[in-house]
Amino acid sequence: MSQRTFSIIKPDAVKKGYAAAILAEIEKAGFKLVAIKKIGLTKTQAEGFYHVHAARPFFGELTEFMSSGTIFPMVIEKDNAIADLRTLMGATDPAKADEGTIRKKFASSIGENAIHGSDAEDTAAFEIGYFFAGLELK
Ligand code: 3AN
Repeated sequence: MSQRTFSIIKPDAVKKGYAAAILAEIEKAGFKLVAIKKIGLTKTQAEGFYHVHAARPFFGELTEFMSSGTIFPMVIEKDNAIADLRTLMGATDPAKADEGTIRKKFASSIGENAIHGSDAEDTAAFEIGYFFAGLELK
């Protein structure tokens, strides 16, 4: 059944000029682009997005990085979208990511890892709603 998930092309990938190449990988993998925007987050907005990680030791570093430059948040759709995007992204640490994955190709470190993808239905719903209004998702 068709499912929606949420993704972000992160500041490291945007700065290096990989945004279009990453989008192409996503489309090549069969995802339909439902909505996308270009935006920069404040530190507080990044903290709100990553609130589930607030207790983690890397929370400061993560939210500093995610508010350091332009990002492209997007909603994409296909059968089994949440799990399939996670597979396409590869492991959180690009050094451990499989060949052919987005993080293997475009990410440089565990902190600056090019792309975000929701990990479950409830987080996808929260994350889509954090960036997009209902009218943008028709
Ligand atoms: P994923 O993005 O693969 O779901 P999570 O949910 O464990 O990974 O972590 C969320 C984000 O936090 C990661 N995308 C990464 O940018 C950052 N992160 C995870 N682990 C570390 C770490 N040890 N040091 C710095 N940043 C990290």
